[in-house]
Amino acid sequence: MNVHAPALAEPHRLDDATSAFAGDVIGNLSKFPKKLSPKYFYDAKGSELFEQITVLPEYYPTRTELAILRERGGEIAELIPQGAALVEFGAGATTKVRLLLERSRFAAYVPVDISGDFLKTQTDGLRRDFPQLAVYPVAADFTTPFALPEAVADMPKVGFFPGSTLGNFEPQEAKAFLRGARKILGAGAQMIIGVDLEKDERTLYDAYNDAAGVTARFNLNVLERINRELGGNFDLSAFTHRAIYNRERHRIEMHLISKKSQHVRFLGTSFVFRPGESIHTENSYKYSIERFAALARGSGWKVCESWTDAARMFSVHALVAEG
Ligand code: AVI
Repeated sequence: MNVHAPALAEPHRLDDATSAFAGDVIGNLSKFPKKLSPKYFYDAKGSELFEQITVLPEYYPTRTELAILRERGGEIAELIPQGAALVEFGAGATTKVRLLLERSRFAAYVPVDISGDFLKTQTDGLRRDFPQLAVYPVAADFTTPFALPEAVADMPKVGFFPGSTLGNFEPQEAKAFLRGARKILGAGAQMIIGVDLEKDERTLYDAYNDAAGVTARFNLNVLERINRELGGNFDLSAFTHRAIYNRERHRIEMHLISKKSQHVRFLGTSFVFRPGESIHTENSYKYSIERFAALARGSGWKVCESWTDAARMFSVHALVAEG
């Protein structure tokens, strides 16, 4: 076997998460066209690079969503019943959730994330700054069914899914996620969700092709992760970042393009790349207000309010569970 990480000399020693990663990566790189799931971007280095992306001048979504939440926080608070439990799908920087917690009187906050480390950092700071708030972290993959803590069973529920993370799901996955969230949060629940909007191609292109090259490093990090965790021998300088807007499918596509004919090996498997061949690493779907409302309607939710910035770059919606 031709692996160059000594820790991987005995492949049966891979832990469950790494084995699942290995299986998925080997399966998807053996297909044509090759692809990798965007969920693998977010190891420690990838999460740090993503935080850098959020403050890039070209990457408008984060600052625009924050501005909407700041400006419309009062209106959002009016919709939320007192003593509700706020359930955030995914954990990361707490800037956005703090804007909701400051304006509305939530009794409890339930961050749900697969990464225990993120949950710990997020939870410690919020407990310190919101001493009245009960915080119940749940370590789970929020795209699959999970149980809410017993302590929030009798509270009204409000879901929170900011950042247009929904855009990284395929339309069918987005529907499944919204349906699942409706089931987990229960009858009468509400949801506050951030969704990026379709706009001119230049703005979209620049947001995923920043001049400083941070998005390129974020994209390439997934190959570095394969090298680190699976003992791969990807030569990062032999791949280039490409992000394009596919208007027909309303999505930014990120790819890693092989600059030459090459072979890459890990875990005893060899992969052939032709010059110009792509690994499709991410889709970031952009919605219109109407297309998002239709998606929500088809997934057990009704849009009760939608807010955008003046330039209609980004949208935040308040949904109510139907039925
Ligand atoms: C997390 N997600 C909403 C980001 C996006 O815009 O699709 C991930 C990202 N990919 C490249 N830049 C940012």
